[in-house]
Amino acid sequence: MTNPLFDQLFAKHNGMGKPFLRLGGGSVLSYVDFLGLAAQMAHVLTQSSLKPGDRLAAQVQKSPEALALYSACVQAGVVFLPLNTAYTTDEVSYFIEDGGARMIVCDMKAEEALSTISDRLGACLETLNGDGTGTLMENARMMPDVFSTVARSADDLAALLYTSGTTGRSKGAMLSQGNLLSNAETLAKEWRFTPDDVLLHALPIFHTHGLLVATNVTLAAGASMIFLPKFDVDQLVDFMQDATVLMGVPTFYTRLLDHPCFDRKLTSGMRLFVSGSAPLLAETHVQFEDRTGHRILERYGMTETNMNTSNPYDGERRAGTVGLPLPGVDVKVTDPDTGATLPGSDLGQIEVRGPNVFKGYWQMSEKTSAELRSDGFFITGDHGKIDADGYLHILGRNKDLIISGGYNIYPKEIELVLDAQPGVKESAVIGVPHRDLGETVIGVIVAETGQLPDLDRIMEAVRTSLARFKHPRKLVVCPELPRNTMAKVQKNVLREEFKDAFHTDDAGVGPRRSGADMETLC
Ligand code: MLC
Ligand code: AMP
Repeated sequence: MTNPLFDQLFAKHNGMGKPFLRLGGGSVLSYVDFLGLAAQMAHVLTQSSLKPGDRLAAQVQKSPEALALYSACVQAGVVFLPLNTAYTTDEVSYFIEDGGARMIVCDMKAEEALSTISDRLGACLETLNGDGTGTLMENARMMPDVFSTVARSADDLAALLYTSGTTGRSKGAMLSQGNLLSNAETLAKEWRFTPDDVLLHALPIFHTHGLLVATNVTLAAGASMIFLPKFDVDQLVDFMQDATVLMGVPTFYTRLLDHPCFDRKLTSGMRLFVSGSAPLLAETHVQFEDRTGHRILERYGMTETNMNTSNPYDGERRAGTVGLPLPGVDVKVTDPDTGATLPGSDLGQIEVRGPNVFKGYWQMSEKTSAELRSDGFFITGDHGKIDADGYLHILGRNKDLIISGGYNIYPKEIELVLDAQPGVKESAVIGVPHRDLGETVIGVIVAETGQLPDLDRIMEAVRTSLARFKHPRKLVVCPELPRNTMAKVQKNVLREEFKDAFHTDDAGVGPRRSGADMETLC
């Protein structure tokens, strides 16, 4: 085998005229055409002097061409570094620089802003727009549609996925070919995927869920996808009867439940609904079953580990749990102070080990050794327990993290921006319950003595440096932050104080008001 990931996920479908991607407007891209397109792109990469192991950073809209770029990287042995389209130039520049990208692929609109960094790094810059136009495709079209696959081993890197850190500095999770392949094959088997499956794909493809779970599992099974540009509840309802599987974050399911046409008849041809990336409320699980007769299958994973546990396909799907360890994956709950495995159903930190677990953080050996033990167990930062039947319950996190609509937001990153603003003495950013997004962000600010911070100006600073999904939906000014005897900010006290801030109907489903509520509590 020359390149396990490419051979097992992509090459085995070569010559197949069967549909791979069904696109809006009724057009279809077959496996053979998709692989031809990817091969043309792989030529562009090698002709731009990219070598195996080099990183390619892509901040591009979801499109068949964007997915073909991932395939091209795997085939050419280039490490794929996908980036959230919502990231600002500041954010993207950090990832490109830290990852040492040799090629940057971006939307034409970002070309000028990113040319500074590509010049500085000596990296190539190509454009790829959401409609498939741009220099990458112009160059690719002139290339042969067959490419000689570059040899790689299971241990070689396939992807570098950035995940934010509690200190505010993002870390690149190094994922090997073996990590991705083993997980895709396991999930395809556990979730009974067959070539007849049609996955309704409405997730972004720059994260683990949409790329490494949804796409790779489809590829592993030789199935096809209805490939939607983004989540749109009406589109999901329109296409539901043509699909057999949906994978989504909990917000997908709460929005579907709010749709008047979403019922048993509409879902009668579906065989599986999978939820992950954030906690699915037991209440949503129950409502979903009442409405459709389907029990959502919840699973648990991370950027660093791919998927670790899953509720069973055939056995009991237990609401409020993330199921059982996947085959080949060890899960244990340990004492955070001693690292000792806890007995019975005691609550502790969750650790995982298996072929799915990453190789470490890119150029961060200290962080890697702090979180990835020498015996292979990774300390997830999640807290939970394993019940008497072996089901894992996630009951909290010992990392300061907010999950909003399936996107991770690290408060420290926002606090650093707030603290740097004139008139701000200090700040604390917390997540509070939100019906649509699960959690949303509130920034609590303490003013410098005798000063009144300009909240509009503060929000402007937030807008220029951070992606929209990270913006506080409310900013409040308080006289002081609650602290314990060790002077540590008690975020739990703040979370309790503001827990009902978004519990009104107007803060529910659909687009929210832009900008934060400017509010002063004194
Ligand atoms: C969009 N917005 C968000 C947001 N998504 N704000 C907070 N949190 C989010 N998740 C902003 C938009 O920029 C917009 O700003 C406003 O909210 C309204 O947008 P919307 O149209 O209502 O949002 P929508 O486009 O429908 O997006 C919501 C969503 C989307 C939930 C469908 O965020 C999404 O697809 N999430 C999936 C994330 C994901 O794939 N996570 C997997 C990570 S991997 P404005 O300017 O209009 O106010 C992982 C590992 C694992 O965690 O286990 O899977
Ligand atoms: P990310 O770093 O984006 O990969 O996010 C990983 C984190 O998402 C995990 O550490 C969990 O905290 C959370 N997560 C993923 N799936 C679930 C789930 N099914 N239930 C609860 N939390 C989840």
